[in-house]
Amino acid sequence: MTIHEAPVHLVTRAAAQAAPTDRWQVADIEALFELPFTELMFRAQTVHREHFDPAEVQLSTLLSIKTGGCPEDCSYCPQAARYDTGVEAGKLMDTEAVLDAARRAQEAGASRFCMGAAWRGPKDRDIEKVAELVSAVKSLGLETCATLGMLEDGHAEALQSAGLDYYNHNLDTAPEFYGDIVRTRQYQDRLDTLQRVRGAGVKVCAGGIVGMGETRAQRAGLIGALANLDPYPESVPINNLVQVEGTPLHGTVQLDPLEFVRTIAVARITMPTARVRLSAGRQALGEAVQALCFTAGANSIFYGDKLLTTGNPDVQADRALLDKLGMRPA
Ligand code: SAM
Ligand code: DTB
Ligand code: SF4
Repeated sequence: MTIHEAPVHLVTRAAAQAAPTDRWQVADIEALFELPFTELMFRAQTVHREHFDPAEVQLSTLLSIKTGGCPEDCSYCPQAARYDTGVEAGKLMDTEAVLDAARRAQEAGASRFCMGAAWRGPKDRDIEKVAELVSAVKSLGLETCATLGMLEDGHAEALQSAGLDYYNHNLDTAPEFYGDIVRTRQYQDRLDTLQRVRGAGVKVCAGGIVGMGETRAQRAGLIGALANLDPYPESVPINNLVQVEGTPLHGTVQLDPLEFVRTIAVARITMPTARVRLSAGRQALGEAVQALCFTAGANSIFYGDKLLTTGNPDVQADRALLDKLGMRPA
């Protein structure tokens, strides 16, 4: 269905959310979500094969280099100081400890190492320290990624000079649902940080979280916001909310796993050359749903026994799954 064929109420809603010049109108993305499952999968697989070997999956390992005590109020996050989640606040890790973790990730087969910090945003002196970590990790021959919160002028450039390949900063959800989830920073702040990253020549990793109680139209709105970035992100993590006790979103009705698969397929169709990453929440999905996600065009995972503070399938289990599916690291 093109925008011209879409029902009038969808066109009107889309017009409120996306500029006419945008590549993707939200109504068109909703129409993809509404396709018969088999048709959606076929379309996603067709796009996937035009750009990637469908047997390959890229492996990124996460490390929380500065955990907990965060001043922000993201209602999904166990690291926000204001929620009682049992996560202790820590200091920025030193270079040797980070290098140890990076070496282990590399030995286990990861190609990218992503360092996360529970900051609203880094201070100038934090950037100096993280730049050291980035060059140390880069010197091992790993791709580097960092997720440190909102960046200010000069930060992205300093990280780029240190050898940063990717910066992760998620849009999290659709613009119209965002205010229900985060109040301490605005959607525009996120777009500004992504612009700074792009401007410094660092590749963009941006995605979001589903299963936060959003509607299908809002899932389409998230995918639209990502796909209409110009250019769209090189790397798109799709997280399935990990519900942590003590966070406001604990107890949210869980998303139907097939709806998660549809979200992956729609991300693949709208961002054909991106690495679409099956991200947080894999433990709750099980092997069969993960296999469907790969079939829908996911071609990257977070690999390693831990995400930032919560669990992830262990390395042995992931190796066994990839073997079983005849897939291999990219
Ligand atoms: N503090 C920085 C920031 O938020 O910009 C960087 C780290 S933050 C933990 C990175 C991303 O992890 C968030 O934007 C969110 O999309 C994701 N995330 C955090 N908690 C999550 C959860 N419980 N389930 C799924 N994804 C989560
Ligand atoms: C992303 O999109 N997901 C990762 C990474 N980028 C930084 C983080 C997931 C965090 C899940 C909750 C936790 O382990 O604290
Ligand atoms: Fe802080 Fe990031 Fe968690 Fe938000 S997602 S509370 S900014 S660590």
